Amino acid sequence: MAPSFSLRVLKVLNTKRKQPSSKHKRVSRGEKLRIDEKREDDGEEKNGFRLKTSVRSQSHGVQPLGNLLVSPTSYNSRNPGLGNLRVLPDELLVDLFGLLGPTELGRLSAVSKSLYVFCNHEPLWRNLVLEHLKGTFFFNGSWKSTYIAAFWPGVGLEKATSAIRVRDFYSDYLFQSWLCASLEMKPEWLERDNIQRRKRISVEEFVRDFEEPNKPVLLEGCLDDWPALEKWNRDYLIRVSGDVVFSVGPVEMKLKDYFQYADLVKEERPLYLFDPKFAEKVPQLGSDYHTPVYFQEDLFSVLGKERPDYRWVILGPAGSGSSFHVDPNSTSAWNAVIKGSKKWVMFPPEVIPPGVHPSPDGAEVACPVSIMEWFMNFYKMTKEWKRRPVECVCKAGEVVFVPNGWWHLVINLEDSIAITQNYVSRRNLVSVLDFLKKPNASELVSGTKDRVNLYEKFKGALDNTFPGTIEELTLKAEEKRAQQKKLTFWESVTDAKVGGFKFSF
Ligand SMILES: O=C(O)CCC(=O)C(=O)O
Repeated sequence: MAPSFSLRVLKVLNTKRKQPSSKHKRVSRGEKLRIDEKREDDGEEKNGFRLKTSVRSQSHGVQPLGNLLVSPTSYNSRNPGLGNLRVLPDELLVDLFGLLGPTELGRLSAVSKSLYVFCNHEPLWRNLVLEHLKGTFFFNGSWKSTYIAAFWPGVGLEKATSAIRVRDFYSDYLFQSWLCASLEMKPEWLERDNIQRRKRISVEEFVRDFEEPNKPVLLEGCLDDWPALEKWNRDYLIRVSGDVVFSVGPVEMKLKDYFQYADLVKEERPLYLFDPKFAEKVPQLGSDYHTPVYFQEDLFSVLGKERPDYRWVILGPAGSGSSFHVDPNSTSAWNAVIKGSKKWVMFPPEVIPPGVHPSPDGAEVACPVSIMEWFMNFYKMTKEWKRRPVECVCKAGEVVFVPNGWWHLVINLEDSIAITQNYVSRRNLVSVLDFLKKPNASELVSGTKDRVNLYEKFKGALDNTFPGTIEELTLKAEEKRAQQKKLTFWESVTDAKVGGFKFSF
């Protein structure tokens, strides 16, 4: 999808010196932005956008296309250096160059300034590192130099990280990943906090007010007795599991190597540690927390070892997170923050978030933009929507309840550690069973090897352990649906508030 800032004018100053912040002024109706080449002192506020502290300028001098409008020469050095390839969009060129190996990329980068910029695009080198080294890399601040250090250690870090700045190169696509990696969250993206918050409510209240009506809630004070809240910090986690390998996106990494990566990374979609077997790998971690009282019912446990993945430890730097999705197998979830904080945006099942495109069968969700780009391009429009999202910032010691079917996006505002569990209780059992028996279950069901038979296995095990429960809950669900239909009819013909009819002809 085309990034939206092509109409914006962002001026990149080509000065080598660090600029005093007073130089960075808004230059016209919030549409022009000047960005220093080096900013290692403090974040800069421009257009209401603020760059992260210690952000470096786009290393090859790439500027957004809008800047071409105010360039005195109107010359874009992108084009001549690409030859006949110039007609292809940048996105496609990056895909094509992604088919090359490191040597070809290196050679091609010597052909022209333009190819130099494309072939040094960091995501290309990230893919090479992940493909060739899997999780055994030692990140040194740039993916290209990480690759070079691993395969050509003789080259030396300084040479491997040196970057030529190319003048007059304009590309929204290449600029955007730098911009999204460099922006701070805007205060207005964080200020809406409309989730219901509850402290030490009873289980009955939780079920009646939130689980039964399938509404999110932020629960305070229910982790106070978790040892993890006191103990889990970087030193402790490295002590108990520094050499243990965890799932990190498409690879497996030692925890201590992941911390090294997370310390240095500045990218649009940071790798996220999300491991479903942490408690089996490090039993100590499993005994540092327990399931909060509200989520004790765990019907998938009747499946024993065959149950789908259900608990994850989540670790990530600021800016990492989860783009819009609905949780697996129609389960509900809770997410407890142990360190750091997370911004949540949630939409009810019947509202598809803007920028999100689920396939008709629900098997795939395309969210073509990164989390930061979603905030830049789509967040504002949700303010005018009738069905506003439920939002909050969840801090250490707090838990968000995510009801089944709700869309959610989460971004870590600081380096964060969390535990999440997905579960089936009597409140969502019927919906989980309906989901598991869909004709395309083999594509929809996740977290288990035997996707097709999960329905039969689960139903069988439930019938053995809790005979009659499925029938009872199915009947109740049917009654509830009928009740809702009736209500909808009466609501449509009466003015619910004054109790009068509102037929109009
Ligand atoms: O990044 C997070 O903490 C959110 C995780 C999440 O959305 C999930 O587990 O479904």
